[in-house]
Amino acid sequence: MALTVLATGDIHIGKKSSNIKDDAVEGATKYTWDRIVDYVIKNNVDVLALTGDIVDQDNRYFEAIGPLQSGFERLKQSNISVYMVAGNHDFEVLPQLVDSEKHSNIRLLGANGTWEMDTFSKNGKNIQFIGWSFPKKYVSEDPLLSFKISEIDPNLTTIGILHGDVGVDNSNYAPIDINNFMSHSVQAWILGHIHKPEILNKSEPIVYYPGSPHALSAKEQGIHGPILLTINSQTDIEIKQIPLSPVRYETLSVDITDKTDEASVRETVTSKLYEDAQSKKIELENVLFIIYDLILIGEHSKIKDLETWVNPIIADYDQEIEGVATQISVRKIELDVQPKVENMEELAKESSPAGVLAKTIIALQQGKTTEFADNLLQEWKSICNSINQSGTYHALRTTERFEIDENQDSTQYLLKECNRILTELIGQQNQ
Ligand SMILES: [Mn+2]
Repeated sequence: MALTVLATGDIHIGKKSSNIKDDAVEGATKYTWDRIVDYVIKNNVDVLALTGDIVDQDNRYFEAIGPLQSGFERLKQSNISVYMVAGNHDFEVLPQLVDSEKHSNIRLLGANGTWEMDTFSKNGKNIQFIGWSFPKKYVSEDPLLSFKISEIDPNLTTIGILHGDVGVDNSNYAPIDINNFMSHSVQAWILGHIHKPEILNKSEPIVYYPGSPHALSAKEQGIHGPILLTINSQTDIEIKQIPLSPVRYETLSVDITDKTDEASVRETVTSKLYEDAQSKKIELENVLFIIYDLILIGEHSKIKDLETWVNPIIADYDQEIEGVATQISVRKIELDVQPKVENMEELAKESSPAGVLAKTIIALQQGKTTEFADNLLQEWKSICNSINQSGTYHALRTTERFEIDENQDSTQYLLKECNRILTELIGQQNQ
């Protein structure tokens, strides 16, 4: 039988998902830690590999010790081994929480920024686990440059576990050059730090960010969960994502063209939300909360009314999908609606405010610009400059600057605002 490894990182025990009810215990990441332990035991997985940032911070020691220790204890009872490395969030607290005398099945690899290997053996099969742990909060050198393990047996499967920032040269969180993975006899590198699941290299070696197993905010959209590695042989490793996150974030665009009254807008929005969630039903078995960012698109003549009609959805809407225990809710609504104008070209010829806006909308859509838009951009830039030079923000200046991206974001933003204001203007004229 092939050996199996469940791998995950960035659980951040001590944190909770945003935008769900305060009293929902399933929103806390320790809930997902328990789910991970349950999954491993129930499915007879051989090894649990943890890639760092398991605990959110040093100050979460008391919150993390209970769930972690009881999870380790249950894994020990089921004869399951755990290999882990520490990340930038738990470099200090994780070693304290791993009591290797109490739990002989738990192994923290590479304490204090060294490389370390341990061989896992079962039923005559072996996996060499290698790892490096954060020694301090900030690390600005690539840990792979100090890679040194002389005793690796090239005939055995080797799995590397590591926390760091691949492809970000100037990162303070262990910048890693992807090419440095290639030069060692390691078949799979399983990484932590980035919360979005991502395959960086499919094979020889596999390089994989499993992502956070519990989606924490709307920045972490789509399916989240650990990955299961089935090691058939050194050159045949299968990987499958296990969707264990109880929370899922999504974005949905709904076209409200021709929905002119409150009732039809409400009906369209709720039925589209339900339809979208329903279409993902097969993936929602373990999801208790699906939380949407809603974008209204299309043409409409009453943008102000539209806002009033849909805004209560954020506080009040809470619908269960039939057949699964998933609740649908909305976190945020964005209006990306175009004004309903009979003839934009005609309107653009007018020198009225509506005419100037129409002219600018047409130009921006064609990748061009107008004097009006140029002036706005100019003003925007000079405000950004004075913010960057202001003493108030001095402390931030070393890490971040307020920049505007002249090509993409700013144009899209201007276009959206022109549409919004024009719709409002026309709405007023029609009243
Ligand atoms: Mn991290």
